[in-house]
Amino acid sequence: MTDDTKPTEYEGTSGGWGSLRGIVQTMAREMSSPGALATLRTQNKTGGFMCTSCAWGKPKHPHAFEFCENGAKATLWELTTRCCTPDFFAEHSVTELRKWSDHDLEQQGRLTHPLRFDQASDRYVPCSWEEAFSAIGAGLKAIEPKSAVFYASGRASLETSYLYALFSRLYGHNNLPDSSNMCHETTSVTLNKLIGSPVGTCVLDDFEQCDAIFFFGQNTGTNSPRFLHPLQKAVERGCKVVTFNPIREKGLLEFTNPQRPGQMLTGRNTQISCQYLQVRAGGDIAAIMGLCKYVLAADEQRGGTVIDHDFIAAHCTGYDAFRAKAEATSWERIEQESGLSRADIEEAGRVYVEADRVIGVYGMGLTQHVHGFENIAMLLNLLLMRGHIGRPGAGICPVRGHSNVQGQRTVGISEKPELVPLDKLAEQFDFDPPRDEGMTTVRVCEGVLDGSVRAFIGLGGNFLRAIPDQGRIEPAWEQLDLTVQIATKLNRSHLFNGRTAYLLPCLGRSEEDMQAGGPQTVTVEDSFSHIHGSLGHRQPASEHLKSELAIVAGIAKTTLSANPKLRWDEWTDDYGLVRDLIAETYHEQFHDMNARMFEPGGFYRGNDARERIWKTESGKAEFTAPEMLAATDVADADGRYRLVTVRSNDQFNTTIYGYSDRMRGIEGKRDVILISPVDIERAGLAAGQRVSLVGDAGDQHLRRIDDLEIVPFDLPAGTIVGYYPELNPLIALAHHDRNSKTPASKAVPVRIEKVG
Ligand SMILES: Nc1nc2c(c(=O)[nH]1)N[C@H]1C(S)=C(S)[C@@H](COP(=O)(O)OP(=O)(O)OC[C@H]3O[C@@H](n4cnc5c(=O)[nH]c(N)nc54)[C@H](O)[C@@H]3O)O[C@H]1N2
Ligand SMILES: Nc1nc2c(c(=O)[nH]1)N[C@H]1C(S)=C(S)[C@@H](COP(=O)(O)OP(=O)(O)OC[C@H]3O[C@@H](n4cnc5c(=O)[nH]c(N)nc54)[C@H](O)[C@@H]3O)O[C@H]1N2
Ligand SMILES: [Mo]
Repeated sequence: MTDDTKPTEYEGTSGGWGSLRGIVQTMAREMSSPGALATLRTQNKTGGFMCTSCAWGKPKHPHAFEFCENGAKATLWELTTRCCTPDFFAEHSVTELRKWSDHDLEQQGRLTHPLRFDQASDRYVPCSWEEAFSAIGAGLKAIEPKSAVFYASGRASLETSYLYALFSRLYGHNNLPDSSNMCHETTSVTLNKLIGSPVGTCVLDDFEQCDAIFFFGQNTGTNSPRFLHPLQKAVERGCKVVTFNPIREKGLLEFTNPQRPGQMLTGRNTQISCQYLQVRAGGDIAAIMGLCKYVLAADEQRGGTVIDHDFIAAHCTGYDAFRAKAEATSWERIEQESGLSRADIEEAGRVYVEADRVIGVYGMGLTQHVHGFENIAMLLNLLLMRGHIGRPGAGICPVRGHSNVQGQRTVGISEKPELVPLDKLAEQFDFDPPRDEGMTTVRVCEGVLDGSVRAFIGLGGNFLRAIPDQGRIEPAWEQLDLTVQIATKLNRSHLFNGRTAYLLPCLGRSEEDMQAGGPQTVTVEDSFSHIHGSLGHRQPASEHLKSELAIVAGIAKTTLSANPKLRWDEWTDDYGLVRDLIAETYHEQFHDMNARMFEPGGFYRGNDARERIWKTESGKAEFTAPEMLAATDVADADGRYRLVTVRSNDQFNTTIYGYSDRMRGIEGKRDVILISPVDIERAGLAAGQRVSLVGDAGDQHLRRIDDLEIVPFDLPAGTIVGYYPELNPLIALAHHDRNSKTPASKAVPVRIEKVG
């Protein structure tokens, strides 16, 4: 290998001094306000506020600093002293701002005033809250409710989310897509269908008891770094970690614990994965099929003692068809589709068979595929074979993204009316809720294109930047009648406006939320179905901010006709009253919510599948036999690559903090294509060369991004990697999971074009 094609990599470990340096650099970059460090100390602790970064569980006995580099970045990002005031908007037209990068837009700091978009001057101008609420109410009253969409990015609290969903149904629609529709909706649909639980079955304690953890497509070191602590402890007591991921992600290879002075000073680290299998993008169905074949063979050899036949007989359906499928699938095809050797898969199979208690962990590497359903269903097959659902120390563990994304679904933000207790709501609020299916994210995009969507409210997030096929949808967006964005910082979604448009600035979670009834607490649900109270203490970034709950209530009041059951003002004064409503609607899970919300470690709302109660159509846990071995429908062809879009270590979704992907060894740039040296050579490319990526979806639309740099990287042949959201315009809207409609941001078919 010449120096030129030597793969890029990071010499350090995950955690360690690099992560501390990351925090210090962030404090300087965000011009953090005084006292920001004191605020970090209360993060994820009882009586403090819950981190706005990932949804990883908050332990009963937190560390002195129960936050990670990226959690600190998220908080410091919110606590910046920079402000994006009306003066900024007087200076810059909205059209001009479209040329700015995601990083530069958010770097302007916190939004400080409610703003109205003025078409004539192409600028945002300040307005009063009263004006905004009454114009939005009038706008919503002027259209057919079913043509409006209420989007939510998974951060807003349970209280706000409950009221937002209630408002949408009182107004007349179930169009409540959530960021989850681009994320773990595949989980919600698959797990719900097959084991009767839309969420994972594990709790944090399971990681203290498991013997093996199988990881599929989840980048722990960057996206849920607090998970590295229980992981390190598990490995140290002998638990085996086996990872399937096309990228050798640092956090799953080794970890230096910044909370342990010994490790920091000696530079010793903990080896995390005992085996690391670089599966091709979209190759997991095949890889897991291989594991299952190994288990079947081992069971045969050991007289039926490997598979939990009693559990299967008592609790499962579909086993025979699944088994027949596994037996009929050849190793040759498994090797070809997974890109892994039979010997490697069998070695991983041995770890699985020898472990008493196994947890299957996964993230976007399984959910964001055209056959994401089958990916997760295969992982379930594997776990069910040895009865790993419904036992302590075992289970399926989807690692959720946004800090309250799971909770938003729990309290009613769902486009699927069958998942919401509508009869109960009807009784509580004396109305007739809409019963028809609402829109998913993909359906919203189609509706914007065909003109059937007329209004959009965004409760946080950056919808237009997070979705696929932006090149087609951005222009259509401006045909909407009404767009409303509730946000903390300026982003690209705020630059495409309907005929009437408002940008409403809100409090962040670390800030004090003072209402007539005193400072207010909010609650969130973590990945393990535990609910935590969160109390912000910081002084708000501007005196003009309102809380998300107050904004939702303000819009609801001007939109809906009076109903004595709707006490928007009282609910705004005292969020405890909203928690009483949640406890009434979801009694079993949320009873005594006000009393329980500050329990250390959070209160658990329970999970039926964990108790082996299967709320599925068959009343059993369901094995499935997939019809395909690749998670994509696009055949392999010469010059066609499977593009995986991922996050760097210096971003939170579309929020780009900076240009350092430290743990992958990439610095100062995001306009890159990571590609294996073998592919570079085969395609006649060179490291550092600038090329274009072209979508290869096979439809009539041109999708193209120019001027990307070729970076040699240790990857399986045919799999290439680039950054989300810059590469989103390459993803066709039709490229989504067939069952859940989650956009397939992984294994996107593309071609590389040389310039000139
Ligand atoms: N710091 C930080 N934390 C975050 C976020 C953030 O942006 N920044 N985002 C939050 C959100 S909303 C979410 S959903 C989560 C996302 O967290 P992750 O689920 O980790 O999502 P990605 O960054 O998309 O990384 C996906 C991983 O899957 C691997 N992968 C890709 N394709 C395949 C495949 O076909 N098979 C397998 N086995 N692996 C594959 C990639 O190499 C990568 O390691 O993180 C949350 N936490
Ligand atoms: N290609 C590709 N596309 C993807 C993905 C991928 O892996 N690849 N991942 C998908 C996933 S998993 C997700 S979850 C989505 C994310 O989609 P979204 O959740 O819509 O996007 P975010 O980038 O998290 O939103 C960032 C914005 O949220 C606002 N914000 C931050 N904090 C607050 C707050 O406290 N309140 C309010 N009201 N606003 C706030 C800020 O204005 C900020 O600009 O993207 C999806 N898109
Ligand atoms: Mo997500």
